[in-house]
Amino acid sequence: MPSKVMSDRLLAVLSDDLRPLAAQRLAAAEPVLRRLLAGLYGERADFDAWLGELMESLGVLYAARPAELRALDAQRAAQPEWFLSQRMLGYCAYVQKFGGDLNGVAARIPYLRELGVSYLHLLPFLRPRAGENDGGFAVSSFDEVDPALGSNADLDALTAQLRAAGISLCSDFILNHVADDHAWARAAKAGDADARAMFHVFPDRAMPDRHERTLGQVFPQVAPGNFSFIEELDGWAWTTFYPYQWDLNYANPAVFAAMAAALLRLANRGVEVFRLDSTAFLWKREGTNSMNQPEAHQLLQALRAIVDIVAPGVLLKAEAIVPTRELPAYLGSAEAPECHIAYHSSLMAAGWVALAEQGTGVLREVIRNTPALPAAATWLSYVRCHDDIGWNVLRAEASADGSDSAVRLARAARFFSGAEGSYAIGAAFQSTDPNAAHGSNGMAASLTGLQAARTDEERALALRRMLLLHGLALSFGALPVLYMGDELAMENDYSYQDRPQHAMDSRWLQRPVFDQQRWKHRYDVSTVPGTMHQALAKLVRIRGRHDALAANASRTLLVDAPDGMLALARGERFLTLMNFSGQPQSYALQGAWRDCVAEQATGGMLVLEPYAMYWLERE
Ligand code: OTU
Repeated sequence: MPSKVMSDRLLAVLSDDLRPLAAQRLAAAEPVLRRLLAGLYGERADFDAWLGELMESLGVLYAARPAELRALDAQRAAQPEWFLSQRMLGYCAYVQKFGGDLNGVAARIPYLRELGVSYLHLLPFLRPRAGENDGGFAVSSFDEVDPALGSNADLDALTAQLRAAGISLCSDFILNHVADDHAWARAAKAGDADARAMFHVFPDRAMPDRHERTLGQVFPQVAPGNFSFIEELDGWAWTTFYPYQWDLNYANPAVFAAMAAALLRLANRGVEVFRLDSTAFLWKREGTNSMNQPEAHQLLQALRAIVDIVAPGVLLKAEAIVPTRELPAYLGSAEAPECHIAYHSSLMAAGWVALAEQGTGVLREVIRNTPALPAAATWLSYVRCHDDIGWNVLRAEASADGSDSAVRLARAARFFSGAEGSYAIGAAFQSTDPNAAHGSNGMAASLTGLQAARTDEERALALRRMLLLHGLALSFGALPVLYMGDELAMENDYSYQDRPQHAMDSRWLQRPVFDQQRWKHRYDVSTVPGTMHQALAKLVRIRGRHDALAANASRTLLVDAPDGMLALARGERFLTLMNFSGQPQSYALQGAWRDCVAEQATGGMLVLEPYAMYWLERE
């Protein structure tokens, strides 16, 4: 289809006043979009007709975008690096656990503002599958808020209130799979051939068995295998995660068009950031692990081009829990931008390994393997999230010094499940073999020793470990996202063990209800929650004042620090020193510095107490 015809299909739907800007954006993004879609679907006889319809549907969504959001688009298009600021701070929570429902979340906006939060990731809040639904990650309607959490009107109201408070709402967009009671799945079960074609369904085990030879497993214990026999389909559906989460078939262009439209409808409700769940799994290829396939990137780039045309103020965030070397591709390049943000799960996991090993070898290797980024893109840094700390992403870094990575990572996993001599209280995830690490669960406070601490000294050390990991996330040069409860040092929640449907999934350990008591003590530094909250809030404030800590400011790993330490220079004028070991460490400072936390001058030979951290600016 010629470029002009393609653009005209979109423009035809728009009123005269909207057309010039749309034409301008099309001129920039349409050639990329056409190339990508032709590469993915161009062989099909009906490709032109499909593309025409897609463009028209984008026009309809463009026309429907509220004026207020269009204004935001314009503002952000003029400042495409807005989210790289050192004043951006994320917070992640479950709606129900944090506020009860969407209105309850709105009531907590002042609390978020007080902490300096400008980005709120609410875990899945759309209508989930009836019954067990993987914490909302099995979606049955992308167009309806979970009735238990509120209404679509509540969502509109929340996005408006957040916007007014300067907080961008981030929503999960679970694009790899839908619930087995989503309309498409129900239609497929009823025998609708078009609906069946939205999924990967196989009549017998022949293909599943061939694929299984090279596929990995995300939940080897609770959901072994990647295919589930579905009686109503009389066949095997591809189910990477739980059997009730059916993977979508992106080789079918109807899937892509429908999902792109679903995303834009949510964007038009005021969702500003989409956490694209499980992006690594979007394209399947026999003989591979069906992760990180080139087509998965082409799909994401096409989605990005669509967003750049219809809602350019919107950000895409890749959740790809993959080895460090696979990560940069999710941010794309200058010619073909992909996501704006990508989780840096290697950095997160390596911080925990550094604590377990009291050494920074793996962490340094991760930092060395982390390349410079294209413009207007960044990593997401974090300490904990609702999922396990996945160890396997660190295979390469854990063997870089000749170590056996499996043994090494299994040691870390054992440490955080509370092995002999460990201060941590957590749980190993999805592995019974003590020599094969999969993941570890637990709230940060429990994993850093606060839950086990019996003396003031132990508590002080644990708090330092909490701050150390948060300090790394805040000073690395990324968009840091706090995990609900960590700012108040909340501990493991064991109530999941009493819920039969959750008992086998220890990720629920780190999904507690927001603790109102701790919240009340947030200013009281004679309490643990108050000490944590105040110290963290102070780091956030200091960060906000230093351009050197912006996501796109330069970062240098200093090699003269001892192994127990990590020394990161941010530009010429800012330095973070972190002691990941239980032993004091010394570091010789050149020149005159100011300790930003203690608010005093410092210099010469600095001794870092166990787990201590310094944020220094050049005098
Ligand atoms: C994502 O996670 C979500 O964050 C999980 O909460 C969901 O269960 C899952 O998708 C299915 O929707 O592999 O890259 O090891 O790290 O499941 C995607 C556990 C994922 C998670 C893993 C993950």
